[in-house]
Parts: sequence; structure tokens; C-alpha cells
Amino acid sequence: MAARQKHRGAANAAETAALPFNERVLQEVYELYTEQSNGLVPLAQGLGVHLLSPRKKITVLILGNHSAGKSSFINWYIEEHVQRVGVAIETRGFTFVTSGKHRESLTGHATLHLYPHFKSLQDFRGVSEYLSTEVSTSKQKGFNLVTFIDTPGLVDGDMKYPFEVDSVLQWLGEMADLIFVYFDPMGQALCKRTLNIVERLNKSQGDKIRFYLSKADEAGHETDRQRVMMQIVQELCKRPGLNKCGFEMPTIYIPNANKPSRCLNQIDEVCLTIEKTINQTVQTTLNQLGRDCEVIVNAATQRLMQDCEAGMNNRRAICLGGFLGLLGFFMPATLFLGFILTSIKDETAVALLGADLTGLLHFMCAPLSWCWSLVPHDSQTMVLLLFLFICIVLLLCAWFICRLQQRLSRRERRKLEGCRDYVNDVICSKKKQLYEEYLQQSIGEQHC
Ligand SMILES: Nc1nc2c(ncn2[C@@H]2O[C@H](COP(=O)(O)OP(=O)(O)OP(=O)(O)O)[C@@H](O)[C@H]2O)c(=O)[nH]1
Ligand SMILES: [Mg+2]
Repeated sequence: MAARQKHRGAANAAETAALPFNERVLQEVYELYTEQSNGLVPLAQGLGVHLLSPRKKITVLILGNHSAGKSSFINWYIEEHVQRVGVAIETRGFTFVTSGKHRESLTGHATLHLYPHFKSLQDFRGVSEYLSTEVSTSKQKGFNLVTFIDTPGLVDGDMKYPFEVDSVLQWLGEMADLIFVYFDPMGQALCKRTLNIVERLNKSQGDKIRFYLSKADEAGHETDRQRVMMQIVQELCKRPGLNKCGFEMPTIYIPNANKPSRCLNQIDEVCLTIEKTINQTVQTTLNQLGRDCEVIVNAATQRLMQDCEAGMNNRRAICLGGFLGLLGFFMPATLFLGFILTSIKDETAVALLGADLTGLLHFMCAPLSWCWSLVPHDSQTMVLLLFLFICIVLLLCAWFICRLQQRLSRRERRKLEGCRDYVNDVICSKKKQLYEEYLQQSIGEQHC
């Protein structure tokens, strides 16, 4: 069994080594999180810290008017027809399009299982039934490291969505690494719903949003296209949230060999944007790994320190509680003994206990017996009750102080120390090595 596991591990390592650099780094980091025994996620779980493994791919959310060409773009990018396209409203739900080993179509429940980061989608009423995943075997462009989210076309008016489309898109926008907004020459930017969502997203996720004029080949001649662009920009500028400088809107269309167009096609820029974001994701993933290591090391160190402190507190409690307990027990005991010694004859005591012991007991009881002799006769009962009350209070205090804090067992301590050292020595140095490789590779690429 162990041999088989070892073999599988070696096979995985060989598979990972054969991957392109970015994919390999993301894969290796992912494994550092998810390894069954020593992964960061189970280690953090043991410390009561909730960690999510990083995503192995970037997520690109594509939104826009109905028939803007969203699904067609995905099909073109992966060079496979996985999404239905057409003039009618085709996409009615949210579809994750991702790469995998087999062509597969998954339903809502399986989708949520596959994407734990998106589990909260089930909190939006009605969305689960409209969720799906298309797994494609395509390896085109950067598809290995991209998950597209195709969204329902947005329209105004009486069209009713079976879920709160605006809130879902807002939430997905927050989760995505890139948000592509498609405006086509027909729909332009006249759909209020699209603009409302984009305006809201732009407030918090402005750096992720990219606008495109899709289906640009349908915009007619150059002058028509420019007018369309002007109209779209005009519409956008009416919205204070979208009216900012540095606005860009590349024109894109799906190249069609049967219908050549002279219109400028900047669709390659879309691919470059995706590639750039993948590179950034490698950096952010490595940074996140560093931060998560710190979280785990801090949590383990804190636990160990807390345990040390508990040990010190316990020792202090035992000393103080023990002292009070002894006082509360021995004071009444001595007084009682003193009573007995004074009430029996010395010869009887010596005969029973021996001369040495009787002498010692007399010596011990002398201070209290002397104090007792000073108490006036008529208040003796009162003083005795008070004395007993004080002794009970002392015993109660001792019991209260002696309630010890729970400590870690030796095994638990060793486990915590092991976890801290493993993350510090193994994972942190692995992260350092990956970062160095990444930087080396970036510099190498730039020099080429
Ligand atoms: N000429 C041209 N037609 C396109 C282009 N992209 C898509 N189309 C056509 O536009 C129509 C709508 O495309 P879809 O990809 O279904 O658009 P969508 O945005 O996914 O539409 P919904 O899912 O309904 O929101 C289809 O008939 C496509 O063939 C393009 O770049 N140029
Ligand atoms: Mg579609």
C-alpha cells in the first residue's frame, strides 16, 4: 500500500514537473495546502484556524447585454463548442467553463462541490438550479489556468429572472479575478440593468473591470463603428460612477474566415489581459502562502505560550491555594488538639503518646491556647464560631484558587511544535524557492 502511494506520489511529481511554469507553481502551492497529513489546510484546522486552499486557476466573469457574444467568446477562446450560442436568449444561468481531463457537464450541486469558494452561491434563492459546469479537455491559449463564468444575458423590461441576477452578479464580481463587460453594436450601452450592475461593481472592483465593444464586425464601416463607440461612451459617461479618465474599450470580434472584416480586431488583447492576470495570480498566491504560513506559525506559537502561562498560573495557584488550605485545616485542628490536651491529664497523655510527642504537641498548641486564654469567658462561643467561619472561608478560597487551567498533554505540545517547525522550515523555504524561481523566470522572459 505504502509502495503504491509512494509510486503515485512520484508519478504526481513527474506530472507536475512537466507542466508549464505558472501552472506548476500554482499546482505545487495548491498541494502544499491540501496534502492530507501535512497540508496547510488540515494543519490550520487543527489549530482552529479556517484556511481555504488557493484557487488553481483565475476566474473570469463575463457579463453584458443579451446576445453580446459572451458565450461565443468562450467557445472561441477554448476552441471548442461548449456553450450554446444564438440570437435568442441562450444562456439562462451561470455556467463555469473550465479545463479538465474529460469532457463533462456538471449540475448545480456538483458545481458547488467543485468550487468550494463559491459555496455561498447557494444562499441566493433559486441560483443552485441555474448553476452548471462545463469541463472541456481543451488546452488552448491559457485555458489550463482559467475558469470562465458565463452569465445570463441582461435585458431590461418585463423579463423575469428566477433569481436575483443583480446581487448574484455583484457577488460573483467580487469573487472573480477579472470582469469582462461586453457591449455589442446593437445593444450598445442602453441596457439599464447592465449599467446599474457595472456601476455598482465599478465602485469596489474597478481594477478588475475591462470593457469591450464585442461583435465589432457588425458595427458597419469605420465611421459607423466610431459613432457606436461614441454613443456607448456617452451612455457610460451619464453615470457618475463610470465617468472616469483613462477609459478604454478595445473592439473585438470572433474572426470568421468565411466573412473577413476590415475592422480592427483587438481580441488578442483580451488573451493578453488574461495572461497578465495569471502572472499576477502566481504572485498573489505566493504572497498568500507566506501570509498563511505566518498565521499558522503564530497560532501554534500562541497556543504554546498560552500553555506555558497556564503552567505558571497553575504552579502559583497550587502554592497559594495549598497555603490557604493548610491554614484552614491546621488552625482548627490545632485548637481542637489544644482543647484535648488541656482536658486530659499530662500523665495520661505521656502514657498514650510518649513524652517527646506530648511535648511537641504542647509546643504547637501553645500559641493558639494562649490566644484562647485571652478570650473572655462569656464571648468564647461567639469567637469560636467566628474562628470556624474564617477557617471555612480559607478552605473555600483554597478550593477556588486551586481550580487549575487545562494544559496540553506532552503529545499535543510535541505536535504543535512539530507543526510550527514544519511550516517554518519546510513550507516557508519552499515558498522562498518558488518565489525565486518565479522571479528568475520573469527576468529571463523579459531578457528574451
Ligand atoms: N458577427 C459576429 N457575430 C457574433 C460574434 N459573436 C457572437 N456572434 C453571434 O451573436 C449571437 C449571440 O451570441 P452569443 O454568444 O449567444 O451571445 P451571448 O452574449 O452569450 O447571449 P446570451 O447568452 O443570450 O446572453 C450568435 O448568433 C453569435 O453567432 C462576433 O464577434 N461577430
Ligand atoms: Mg450566452
